[in-house]
Parts: sequence; structure tokens; C-alpha cells
Amino acid sequence: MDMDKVRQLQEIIDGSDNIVFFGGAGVSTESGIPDFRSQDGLYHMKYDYPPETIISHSFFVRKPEEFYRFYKDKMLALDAMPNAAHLKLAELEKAGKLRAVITQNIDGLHQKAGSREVLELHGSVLRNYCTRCGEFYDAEYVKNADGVPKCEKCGGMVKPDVVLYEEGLDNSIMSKSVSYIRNADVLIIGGTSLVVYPAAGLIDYFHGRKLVLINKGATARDAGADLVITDAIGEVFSQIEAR
Ligand code: CNA
Repeated sequence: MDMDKVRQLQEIIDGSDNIVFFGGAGVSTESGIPDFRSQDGLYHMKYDYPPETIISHSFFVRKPEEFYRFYKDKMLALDAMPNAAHLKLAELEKAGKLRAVITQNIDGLHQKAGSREVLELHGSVLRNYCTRCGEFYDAEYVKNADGVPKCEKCGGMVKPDVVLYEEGLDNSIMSKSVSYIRNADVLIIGGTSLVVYPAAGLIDYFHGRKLVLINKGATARDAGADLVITDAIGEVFSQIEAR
């Protein structure tokens, strides 16, 4: 690990009490959940359909059995535990330094780690609703259902509260995210390829002092950052003190 860069990150964190974190699937790979675009990510695994197709709204409607086969197998990781990145971000919030975590992840691990202000741009596998009557179901219900989960009350199909391709993002979560980023002094971006829009476009609202990128792979935003760290984000955050 590049310890000089870790020291620079510590200095940036020490010097701010208005940090916002913007993250993606790479934050959870060290918890054992595969991302999309890494070499061992879901896009490099072989399925009958490309993952982008399976997790789209029209596919969910047309082929719910196929959707749920993939979803339960690859996207419902209910036993996963937060790693050092999730835990340190929660500590930084408690220490009064970090204002919000804005995440593209749907795994609920930031909340499991103790973070309170978590803006889930793409929803959460932990919430599920009947598409007909709106009844709530937890993730265990979906996982344990035989094939497509159906509503106990009305028989309607249950859908995860996850933003599928072709679906829009929640306006209030978007505008809250814009506000946090616009007012932030330090923005730390981590574990995201920054290619999924409109989420990735949110970082254009940042006009603060320091932009930090922690990502294993190069991103289109590296050139504009004050500090770029290409080590594993959990390992990096395990070296940071929330003081
Ligand atoms: P992505 O496009 O798969 O990119 C992940 C990025 O993280 C890549 O650039 C990797 O190089 C990098 N990376 C992987 N592991 C690490 C690590 N340990 N440390 C640092 N960097 C790492 O994922 P994005 O989040 O950018 O794409 C957005 C999609 C992925 C969102 O819609 C998510 O809902 C979706 N997704 C979420 C999860 C989850 O909730 N855990 C899992 C898989 C996909």
C-alpha cells in the first residue's frame, strides 16, 4: 500500500468536519460481494443473458423467474458483513467529521456498520413490496420464496425496492445528495467505476476544497482529483483514524 498517500488522506480527513463519501460496488467487494465491472465481477461471468439485461425493468416484467434466479444467486448477499471501509465511515460520522454516505450499493452494509445518514441512490435489497397492494416484505421472505416471491395477501408479485435499469431514481434522494455534495468541503469517492448515470453525474456538483478518489481501477475523474489511491478501499480505511 502507498503509505504516503494514506498519510495525505489522513491529513485531508483531519482538516475537515464536512466530508461526504460517494461510493459504489467496490466498497463491498472486501465483504465478499462481487461488483459489476472488475475482472471477477458479475459482467465477466457467463449467464444466458447479459447482467444489464437481466436486471432491467422490462426483463423483470417479462421473465421474473429468470430475474429472480440471478438476483437470489448473485445479488442477495444477506450474510455479508461490513468491512473496514464501512466501519470507518460510520466512525467518521460519529466523530462529527462525515456528513453523509451516498451509495450506489443496494446491500445495506453501511447501515449494518452503524452509518446513520445513508442515501441509497439505487434502493436496497432489504426492502421489497408487492407490486399490486404495496405490502412490505423483508429480504429473507424473498430469499426463501420458491422461485418468484408472491404476496401472501393478494398474490401479486413482490419486487425489490431496487432501481433496475430503465427505472428512474428517487427525486428526493437525488436532491438531498446534490445538496450534501454541493455543500461539502471534502468529497471522497470510492469503489466505483463512475460510469453509471445519473448517479455518477452527482459529483459534478462538488466545488469544495479536496476531491479524493479511492478506486482499484482508473476512472475518468482521476485527472481532476487532488488525491488518487488505487489500493483496496477497506485496507486503506483500516489505516485511517477517526479523530
Ligand atoms: P462497478 O461498475 O462494478 O465498479 C466498481 C469499481 O470498484 C471498479 O472500478 C473496481 O476497480 C473498483 N473496486 C473493486 N473492488 C475494490 C476495492 N476493494 N477497493 C477499491 N476499489 C475497488 O460498480 P459501480 O458501483 O460503479 O456501478 C454501479 C452499479 C453497481 C450500481 O447500480 C450498484 O447497484 C451495482 N452493484 C451493487 C452491488 C452492491 O450493492 N454491493 C454489487 C454489485 C453491483
